[in-house]
Amino acid sequence: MLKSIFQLERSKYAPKMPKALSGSVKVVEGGRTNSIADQQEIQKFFPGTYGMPIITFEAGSDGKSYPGLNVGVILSGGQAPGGHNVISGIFDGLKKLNPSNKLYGFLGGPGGLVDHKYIELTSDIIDEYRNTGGFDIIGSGRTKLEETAQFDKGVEICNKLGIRAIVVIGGDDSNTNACVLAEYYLSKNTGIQVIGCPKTIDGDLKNEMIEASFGFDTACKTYCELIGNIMRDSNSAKKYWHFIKLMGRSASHIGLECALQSHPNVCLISEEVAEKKQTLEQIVNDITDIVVKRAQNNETFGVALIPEGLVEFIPEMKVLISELNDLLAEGHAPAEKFQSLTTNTEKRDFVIDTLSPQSSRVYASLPNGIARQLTLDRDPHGNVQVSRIETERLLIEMVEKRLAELRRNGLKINFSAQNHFFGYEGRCAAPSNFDSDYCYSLGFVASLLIANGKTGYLSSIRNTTAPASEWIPGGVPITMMMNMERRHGEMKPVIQKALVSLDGAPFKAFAEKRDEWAIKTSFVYPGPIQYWGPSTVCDAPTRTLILESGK
Ligand code: FBP
Repeated sequence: MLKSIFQLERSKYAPKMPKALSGSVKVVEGGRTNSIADQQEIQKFFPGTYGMPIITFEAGSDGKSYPGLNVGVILSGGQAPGGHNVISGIFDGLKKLNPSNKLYGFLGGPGGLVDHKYIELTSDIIDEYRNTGGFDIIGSGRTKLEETAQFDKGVEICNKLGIRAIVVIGGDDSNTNACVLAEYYLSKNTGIQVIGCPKTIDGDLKNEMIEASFGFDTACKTYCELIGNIMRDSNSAKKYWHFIKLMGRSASHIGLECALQSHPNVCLISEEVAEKKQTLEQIVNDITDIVVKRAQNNETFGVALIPEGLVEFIPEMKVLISELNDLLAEGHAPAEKFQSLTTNTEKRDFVIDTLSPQSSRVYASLPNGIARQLTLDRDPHGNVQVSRIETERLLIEMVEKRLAELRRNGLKINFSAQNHFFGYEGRCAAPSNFDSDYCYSLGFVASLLIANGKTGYLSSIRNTTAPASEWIPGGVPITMMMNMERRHGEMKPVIQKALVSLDGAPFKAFAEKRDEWAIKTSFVYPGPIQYWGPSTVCDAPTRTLILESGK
């Protein structure tokens, strides 16, 4: 594989590790645990893995020797910087325990386990991928492991390869499924353990025991660099407003972190929009007010950050989307009538006439392009693909419309906007020091959990705002993070998704400053991720993590 000079130098980086993991390790077990809610129901679903203790690994020796074992690893879902280091951490951890241990990688995500597609990960392969971004070492996928037939196919291949444990590197849904798999394998006495590692750039797999999902740090830092560059351009040219949509699916953690680092003029937080039941019109009017006030100060430029999932959090849009899903459901008479219409105007008029009065008003207020998009892009389940909706363009067009009204009333104002979407730019970036270190330790800990016979645990590293040497390694029972939620019409036990909390320190810090940032240009330019240089720059955790830890 041809490598850049950067890659060659970066491959030499030795991830910093918790002191507790540097030599022999002993296992310390806490008391019995409970799920965060719905204890009785969750216990019923997980009789074997419910209530297990929190594990901490401390320096010391328990005098155990570890017989050889084989492990399989799976990358699940969207890419996140650091995945390769989780795998190298598992590999090194296993080899340290017993050099005869083997690591297999299932190819293309969870589907690889079911379809028996795998490779053995040797040191030659692992060395090629240390400290690199991407998931290309074995590939990822979004196949869900939910059916017992899939689990049984997994047993077949594990038995064939002598695999005693599977590590699932994934987000909240993948780790929920990992726990179901762990419970199933335990109940069937397969002897196969399942361990999870918390991954997702979205930052929404976190709780008291899991301080961060890996990849959030690097992805945010990558977006922050780009946002800072755009801010500087905007402040230099003084002629454009930049509307930037940021990935993150439902949660607005990425937008919030980027706002805390760069101080934009506008940053919408979907969770707040839902909580305050804001309408699209209110959001547009608020942004327009800021545009006008800044223009009155001769600042005809600015930067607005828009979370990817916004439209689903605007209550009236949510209702509209659900009505459109019903209206256009395949095989239904209205959908057939809609498809038979030939012009966009006819289609738009038909939708306006058929929706409820409230949704009809909202739909009629949308620019043509977006209105059409809402009736076009549907996923295989017949739902609008909200992440494909160009919310940043929608807001630009609606602000322009509002300004045109104000101009008719005598306001003189220039407004010229550019739109951007940052997502894929950050998902495979070379992991920051934080993610390189954090991921390597998560993987190393996964190997220790396996060697100590644990199943149904998520690898955990705590105290992450302290230097890496002081991090606390351990394992958390996955059932502890669960509650019951309605999924596809049924109540299911799932890991609770962490959306932005309006009572949390990061949101409060943002809310305290945002009015000032709106009007007065207060841009901060975070610059690119630094891999060599002062620790204050290279090892800094996210603002979110610092504020959440109370520092
Ligand atoms: P995961 O939750 O699987 O880590 O995915 C995160 C994410 O990047 C979201 O932010 C985004 O909405 C989605 O994946 C995009 O998915 P895809 O890669 O299928 O386009």
